[in-house]
Amino acid sequence: MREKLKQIREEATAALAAAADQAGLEELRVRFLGKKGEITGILKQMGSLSPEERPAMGQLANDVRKEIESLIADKAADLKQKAQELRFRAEAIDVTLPGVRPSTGSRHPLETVLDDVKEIFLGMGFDVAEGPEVEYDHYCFEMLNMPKHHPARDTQDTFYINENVLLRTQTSSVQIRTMLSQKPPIRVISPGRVYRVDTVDATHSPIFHQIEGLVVDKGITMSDLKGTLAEFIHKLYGEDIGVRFRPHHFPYTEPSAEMDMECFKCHGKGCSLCKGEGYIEILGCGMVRPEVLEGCGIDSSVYSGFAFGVGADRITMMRYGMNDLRVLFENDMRFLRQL
Ligand code: 2NL
Repeated sequence: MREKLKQIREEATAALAAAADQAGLEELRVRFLGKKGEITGILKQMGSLSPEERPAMGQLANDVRKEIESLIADKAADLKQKAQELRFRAEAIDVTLPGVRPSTGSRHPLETVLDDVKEIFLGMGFDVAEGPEVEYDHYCFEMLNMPKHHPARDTQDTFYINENVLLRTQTSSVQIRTMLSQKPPIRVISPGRVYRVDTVDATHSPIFHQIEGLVVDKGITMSDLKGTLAEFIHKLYGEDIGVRFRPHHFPYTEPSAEMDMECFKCHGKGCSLCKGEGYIEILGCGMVRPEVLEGCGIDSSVYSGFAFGVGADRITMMRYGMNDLRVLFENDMRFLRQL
């Protein structure tokens, strides 16, 4: 039995020295100290010893057990420290490495142009009004003298939510809402996103941006319209850019006109940018029809007004010399970063 204990001690010492992890260590604890373990096995055999031998052998078995227990405890502490060292090494951060710079966005070119336009009109005493993109047919068409089945609806037909609700085709609906909620004098611009049924190409998109303007007061005439819009172009493109007005037709204005600006590249001579015209079409405008004013509860025998609409995407393209509108919507950082 003495020999057996000695052997157990040697085996345990060797096995523990070789234990590589917590699981292996636990296996050894069960093997040597467990209920069915080797030491327990020895203690169970004590009964077969003579009373004289028993105390010394019991003492020895206990000593060996204690020794193995202490070896296991040492090994456990050792393994724990090794594991921690490994973890620390794996989690180490090299604070001297260069950081990852977060990519910051930049202002969208449309937004920059919109801000410039707003600034120009704010300087002339206009307010900025906004309204819903999902709009009543009534505000978008009906009150602008375009009843159902009016041919003017075809050219700008849109996405209907239901029979009476649609995605707005122009921000005129915001001007209508303004006239319904405020009394003249009114001076307001309404920039915003608008929708039309259109096939995407370099100059068309079913989603684009418009800036409309409206002035209603006593004694407003066509000369106020011309002066205000000429001033707008001069501020946006330079004092030396001439403008001209051509008669046009809109259902909601009379008289109506389209305004052209002198080509900023050739100054009226004709070049590739203006396709030899010398002028570039820039906006539509006109004197608000009395029916439209009356529909909003404004007495057209006392008040008159002018209105205009300009494509924000178009003036953005011109400002940055772009030949394709689509890049404005694609969010390609390579394009946006240049501006
Ligand atoms: C264009 C032309 C225009 C208006 C918009 C307007 C608004 C009200 C009453 C009368 Cl509430 N008119 N807006 C007037 C003339 C032209 O836009 O070419 N848009 C893309």
